[in-house]
Amino acid sequence: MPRPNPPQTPPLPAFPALAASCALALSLLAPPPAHAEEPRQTLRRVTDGLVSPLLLLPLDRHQLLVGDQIGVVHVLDAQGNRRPQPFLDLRPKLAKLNQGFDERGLLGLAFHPRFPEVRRAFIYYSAPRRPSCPANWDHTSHLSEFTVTPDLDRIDPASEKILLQIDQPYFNHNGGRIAFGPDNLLHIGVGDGGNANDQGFDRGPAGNAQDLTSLLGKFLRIDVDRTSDNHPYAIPADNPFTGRPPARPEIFALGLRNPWGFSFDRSGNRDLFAADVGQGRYEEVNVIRRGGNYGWSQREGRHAFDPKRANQVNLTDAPEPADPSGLDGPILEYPNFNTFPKHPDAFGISVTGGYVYRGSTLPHLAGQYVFGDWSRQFGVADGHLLVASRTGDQPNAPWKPRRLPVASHPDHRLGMYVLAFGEDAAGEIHVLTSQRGGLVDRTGAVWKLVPATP
Ligand SMILES: [Ca+2]
Repeated sequence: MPRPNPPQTPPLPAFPALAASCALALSLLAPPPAHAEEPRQTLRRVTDGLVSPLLLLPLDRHQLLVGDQIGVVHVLDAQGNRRPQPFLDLRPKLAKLNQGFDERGLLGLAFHPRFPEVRRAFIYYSAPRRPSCPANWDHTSHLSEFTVTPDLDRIDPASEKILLQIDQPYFNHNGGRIAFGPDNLLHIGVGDGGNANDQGFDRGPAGNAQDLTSLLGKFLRIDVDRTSDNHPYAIPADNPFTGRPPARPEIFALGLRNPWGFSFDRSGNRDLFAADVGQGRYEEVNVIRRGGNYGWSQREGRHAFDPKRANQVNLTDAPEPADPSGLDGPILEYPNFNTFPKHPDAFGISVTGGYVYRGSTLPHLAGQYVFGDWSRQFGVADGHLLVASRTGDQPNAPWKPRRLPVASHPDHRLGMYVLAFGEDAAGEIHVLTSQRGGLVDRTGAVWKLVPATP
């Protein structure tokens, strides 16, 4: 599954068994959080038997699509029954995936804003290296368009039209979520190319995320309803680097490490909320604005980033001062559990982006950002659900994250990796999980966040 820090290609930051068990012991001894709330919601299982579900979106008012990282998109009916024939089987087009941990695969799916009248589906996935990709790089990301059949029954794999290819030096930090914004333009979250510290393989000293000639470590925005001389898409006239070569005009915002899960608020200001997975010290969520620079790898969260102490354990848990740079700070951050194991707000090691809740069955969550953390340790299924609310009325007031209690899983321990979130047609939130850290077994499940019945 996708995202974490641990598998950096230079030596895996050894997770000595001793350190892991100490951290586990600490976590078991820790008192329940002082701000514990009575669970007013619970997780209801919708389906299971998947490998690594990463995508969930409505096909129509009653049916859901669930995308599995291994390359298959399934249709679920209103009862959660999976249709025998998949909506799409993309497996022959994917790069060969690792059975253990992998961040590649089927990563993004979005329908045209006028679907189903316009039967165009857009997909982001990890393909084998294209011929022009350096031979020592890992793979090539494809943003492709496909046609949905007239009965809306499936996507024809033979209908593929490649819109954009991005060569990837490493297997990790691919981002890959895609979504149309309220401007009807396609937004693409792209990771920094992988490895650690945004360094390695042909990167300049500032890394990819700060390099305007690279699409890596960016949010991109393109217009798929028009074409241009050079591309099967057009560049929106108000993209921040339009007409400013050598900057790539697709860039919408920069300074991202691995945007893992982003969504547009379906109400309010229609803001783009994007989780950005930190390396070793701080996990963060950003509201992405046109032309914004979200700091990586100069900053991690609100703090100066120093590669020399990137994964250093903080033995005192002393708060680190925020760095008053001119870069765009996150709306929230929390410390990484590996590095700050005693910190009460160290919810995990890898943030998973979610949604501002705009459904109707959980009115107490209205306007709050529901998200999660993948796990508290690499190799242990210990993910958490989180929720954040704005701390004031000012537009730039920070948001405060806390654990989201669910009656189905007391003590906040899900015993699962929190892979991703999805929203149905009514705005109700679904949680996508697995119990294995890799692409083995069929422990992947989809859960719906529903009211707890007393
Ligand atoms: Ca940042």
